[in-house]
Amino acid sequence: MTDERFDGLGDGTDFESRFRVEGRRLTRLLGEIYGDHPALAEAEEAALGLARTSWRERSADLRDLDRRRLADPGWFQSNDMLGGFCYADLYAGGIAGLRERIPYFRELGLTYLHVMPPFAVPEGNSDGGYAVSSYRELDPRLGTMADLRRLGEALRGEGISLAVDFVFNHTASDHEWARRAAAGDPVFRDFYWMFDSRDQPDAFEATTREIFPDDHPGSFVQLDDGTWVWASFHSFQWDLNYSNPAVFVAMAGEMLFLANQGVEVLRMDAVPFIWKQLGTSSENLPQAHLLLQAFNAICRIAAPAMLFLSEAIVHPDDVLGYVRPDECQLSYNPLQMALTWEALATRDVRLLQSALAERHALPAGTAWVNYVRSHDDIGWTFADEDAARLGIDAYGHRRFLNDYYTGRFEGSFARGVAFQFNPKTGDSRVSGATASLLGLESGDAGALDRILLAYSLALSTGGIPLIFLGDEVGQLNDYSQLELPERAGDSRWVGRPRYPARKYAERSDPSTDAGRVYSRMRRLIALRKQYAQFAGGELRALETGNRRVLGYERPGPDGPVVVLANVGDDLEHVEPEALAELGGEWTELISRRPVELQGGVTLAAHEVWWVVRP
Ligand code: OTU
Repeated sequence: MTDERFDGLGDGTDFESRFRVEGRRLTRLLGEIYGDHPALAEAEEAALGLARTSWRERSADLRDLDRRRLADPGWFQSNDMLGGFCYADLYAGGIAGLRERIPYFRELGLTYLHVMPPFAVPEGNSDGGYAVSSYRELDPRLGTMADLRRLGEALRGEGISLAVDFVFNHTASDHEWARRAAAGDPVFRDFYWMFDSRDQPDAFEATTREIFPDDHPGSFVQLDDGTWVWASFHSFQWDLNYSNPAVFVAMAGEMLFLANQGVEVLRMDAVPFIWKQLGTSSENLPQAHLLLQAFNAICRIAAPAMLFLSEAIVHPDDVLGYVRPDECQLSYNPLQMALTWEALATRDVRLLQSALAERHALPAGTAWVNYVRSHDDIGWTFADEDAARLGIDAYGHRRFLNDYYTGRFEGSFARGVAFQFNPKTGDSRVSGATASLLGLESGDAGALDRILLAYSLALSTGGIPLIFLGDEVGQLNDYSQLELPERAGDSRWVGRPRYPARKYAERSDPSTDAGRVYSRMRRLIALRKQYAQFAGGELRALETGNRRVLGYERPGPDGPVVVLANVGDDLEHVEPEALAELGGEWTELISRRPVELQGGVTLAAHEVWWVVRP
């Protein structure tokens, strides 16, 4: 039993068996990715070495968490789960301030907190923290790495898991690696995609997308010395070159460092982009999956409690590709997000209903993170072919949705702002806070009901519901965010408001909008936590026969929760045929009323029913 490779690694057998099994998997994956690359063997050894040292350094507290998670691998499927996310500075003045908000997080019922990237960033525009200058230091304005560790510990003590980003597709252009590359160091030039002429950039750009066309056209930017460097997002975010195995090893080191700070969920930023290949879109390539699996294998050895959350805002088939127990256990659900907005604008649930019927199921051991909106724009990433089946022209429909949510469409309740309009493709997206997008800013009478309807879907379709903190008190767009010159050109900031102190102060006052939103949200959250049917992700779509009424069931041992939601502005009926199998007495949980379903039902405008057997 004495194998000196494991000296000081503790938990002998557990670590040993993980190391053997996952180490083999890691070696196989790296072999598949890097083939006969001359540096492959060195990279394998380095990666396994990192896993070993990282485990040796892992605190007793985190090893204890590892044991608990390994004993209960489905922990994140609980109906108790509730996520929130915020910017440390905007929400609490920094990381230490977030600790002081823990009593409120408890009040709300959070079990998961995603802190937007708090790392060291360049001066001026840092893409909201997504240009990382160092993964091991925080932005001094927000605090220190020790503060982040303390926050993680304090949250863990209250049953709240800390989530942070792993911005691993790119670094900031002032990251040490990037600075060395720019200075001509060949080792670090190979960390990025750098070319002396336009030949390669031209060839790649023939098939790649423009992500932030307002910043620069194409996928490359030119440096002062003439070099072209790959920058999918802003010119100061340089894409890492994962075809170089040394980059994988270096980033695995940064990842394990974060794991040992107490991060429980790692939000894997921009996963589609991590592998590039000439002649392709350089998005969602098979090697991107293998790389994620390889990162995951290292975590299973050295930080088994940590989960990956995939951030892929792409075609739903491609989104699904990242969701596997051995790749990303969690994934944002951008389809449900986008179609929630789509249904509220069109007053037609058919696309959303078909998504729930056909695109909701996930592999065992994985879950959606369901959100109403992120810190980014809303992108209309539904499948054109799904729309076509319903006779909807996707291009025209997206134009309609952009017009609707930027308030250009006659009679729209929305106050959103256009983002990254691309005249070449006609593509555009929408920025804004939930309440402003749903009519609270324009004074629309249906606003509060719509906000609750949107969040009721995120809270009830399965997986982890995620709240943009402040939405639960009806925060509005914050146009003053655009006053900073480095934010002026990025409309997403409108939807990233400062802590809405007045609204939070009003949250217990039922005569205010904040109080109304908050009390109703709290009720939905309490019900979710009370009824085990909301656990896991199993869902049966229920065709209501009325295109304004969404229907689904969340099965459970004591019978289902039946959900009905009316996206229309008037009373809507569901005819008896649709509910024929649902005989007997039921209770509607939100209004606490006894109801019958079998004879057909009538829902008020924007009304949501969560119905169970009494
Ligand atoms: C992510 O978003 C982050 O959420 C953004 O805040 C960052 O700016 C960006 O990465 C760069 O780090 O295009 O409009 O399919 O769509 O990663 C937002 C994934 C984005 C991309 C997504 C990206």
